[in-house]
Order: sequence, then structure tokens, then C-alpha cells
Amino acid sequence: MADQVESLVEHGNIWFPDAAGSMATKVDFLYSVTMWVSVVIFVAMFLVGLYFVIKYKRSAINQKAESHVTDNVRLELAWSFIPFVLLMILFAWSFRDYLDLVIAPPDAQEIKVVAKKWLWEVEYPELNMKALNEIVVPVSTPIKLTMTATDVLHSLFIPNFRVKRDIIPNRYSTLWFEAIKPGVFQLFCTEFCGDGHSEMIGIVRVLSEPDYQEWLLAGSEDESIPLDELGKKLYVSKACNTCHSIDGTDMVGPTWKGLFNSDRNLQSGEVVTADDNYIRESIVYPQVKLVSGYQPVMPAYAGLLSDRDIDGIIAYIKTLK
Ligand code: HEC
Ligand SMILES: [Cu+2]
Repeated sequence: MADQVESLVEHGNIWFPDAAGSMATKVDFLYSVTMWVSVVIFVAMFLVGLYFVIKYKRSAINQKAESHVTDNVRLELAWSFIPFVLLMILFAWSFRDYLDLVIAPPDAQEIKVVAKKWLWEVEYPELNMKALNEIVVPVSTPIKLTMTATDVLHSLFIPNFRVKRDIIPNRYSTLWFEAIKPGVFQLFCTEFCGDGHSEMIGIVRVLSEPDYQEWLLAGSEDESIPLDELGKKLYVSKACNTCHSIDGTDMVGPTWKGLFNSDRNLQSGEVVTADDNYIRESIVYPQVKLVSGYQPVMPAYAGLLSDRDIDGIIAYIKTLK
């Protein structure tokens, strides 16, 4: 379960990443056939053109054409019919794959995804569980994501599975995949959605059946690490880092440096001290006390963080002097 995610940003190349989903091999095969057929036609046409250019080069400046061809029915039929057949084969083939891509198998396990600036909220209706930026699934099981957004357009892309779908506020879009091997794969937002767009990255953790059963029993909580380290981990894994810096830089939200026990000027004109309760409330119901000078864009984390998670974050903020 410890395997780390291989960053496609750092270790990517121009080829598709490792095929890890059931659609990926189909997409890659169709893509390669389309590309190589095009390459063959391109090279052949280029060589024929080059040959004619050389062979029929006008040798004298006033050389006259020997013949003037206006049409050739057989040739024209050939260059219409052969591409037509090629295109129809590609059309039928990609239409079949497209249907596979958009129609989820009826027995797929459903997971809900809510995209918001700038994180992924993941809900497992059958397990009554919520998580952030991480989708955990068993291998060789069809999974159907039912997705929506609360603010602007987003788009979910899992390169290793070759699946991608836009996510639109006020409606559901769905996407399904079936992982063919265990591993940790990156998930991106591919619709520009504002400042934190490039940080809107999550992971899909594919577990073998025994590991998945273990995960179901254990839940995702890790009780063993100290609170402030837990908070440091959550700062990244719960996407706080997309809006809050820890080094004093002003981002979409106020920095956490020196936050604890400082005086906060609120939009209501009040001044409050950032004690444990204030921080807790700012995380769970951020809109209740808005810091002056900032937009009310922080998502409410009520139900998304356990009590221990919140204690961890507060402990971590206390270390940022
Ligand atoms: C989309 C951007 C965004 C994300 C993600 C975000 N915040 Fe915020 N946060 C803000 C903004 C903007 C404010 C200031 C306005 C307000 O008070 O809601 C704020 C305020 C706060 C405050 C009060 C800070 C102060 O200076 O008084 C705390 C504490 C806080 N956030 C914690 C968190 C934690 C913990 C997370 C992650 C679990 C998080 N935030 C994720 C945008 C964000
Ligand atoms: Cu986005």
C-alpha cells in the first residue's frame, strides 16, 4: 500500500503514460493505427511528389508542356474510394470504442465526485465515507464516477486510464474506468478554473482485492503519527496549500505564518484572536468569520475532516511562527 505516485509532470515524456485502465489499451491501439496509417500515407505522398518534382523539372526556361491532362476517372475514383474506406473503418472502430468509453457497465460501483476551486471531494455512497483528492478503488472492478462542480467548469483526467470528462455546475456528468493493475495514478483538472488550477491534482489509488478489504476495515485514518505532522500532511493532501502559504506569502487566502494567537480583522469590522476555536470554525464554516480583504471562496470542510484531522491542522499552524 506504500507505493508512491510517480509524477507525470516530472517523469513524463511525449508518449502516453503506462496503460493502467481497461480503456487505455483500446485507445492506444486505435491511436497508433490512426497515426501510423497517416504516417505511411504522408511519407508515400511526399516521396511521390518529390519524385515528380525532380523527374518533370522544367529544363529550359521556355519549355512547353507536352500534354495537358484534365481528368482521369479511374484515378479520381481510386483516391476517393480508398480514403473513404479507410475513414469508414476508423469511424466504425472508434464509434464502437466510444460507446464502451461512455457507457458504464451496469454493475459498476458508484463514487461521487464534487469538483470545487481547487480540490476534489470524493464520496463513497455505499461506504458512507468522504475523502479529499484521493479515490481508492479495487483493481479489476468497474467504477463509475458521478461528478458535479459547485463553482466553475472543471474536468477530470486520469492519463493512465485514458479517461477524461468535463464537470459542469448544476448537472451531473459521469465517467467510468476499470483499473487493470494496482498502483497509484495521478488525476488532473484539465479545465482552467482559476489561480489554483495547476494545483488541482489528486490521486487514484488502485488496491489489490486483499489490500482493498484491509483498507475498508481500517478506514483511511492514520492514528500513529504526531498531531503536527498529521497537520503538515493534511495541509497538502486536503489542498489547503492551494490557497494558504506557510512562509508569509499572500495567496488566495491569508498565510498561516504567525496566524496562531494573532489578531484578525474581520469583514464585519470585529477584531478576534485566532485561538483554537477560531481556527476550528474557520475550517469547518469558513464563511462565518471572514477575514477582511479576502473573498469568501474557501470551501467548507464540515464533514470532510475528522476531529483528529482538525486538531492536527491546528497543531501544525501553531508551529508556524
Ligand atoms: C479555495 C481556497 C482555499 C482553500 C482550498 C482553503 N482555504 Fe482557508 N481560507 C481561504 C480564504 C480566501 C480565507 C479568508 C476568508 C475567510 O476567512 O474565509 C481563508 C481563511 C482560513 C482561515 C482563517 C485564517 C485567518 O487568517 O484568519 C483558516 C484557519 C483556514 N482558512 C484554514 C484552511 C484549511 C485548514 C484548509 C485546508 C483543509 C483551507 N483553509 C483551505 C481560502 C482557502
Ligand atoms: Cu479545476
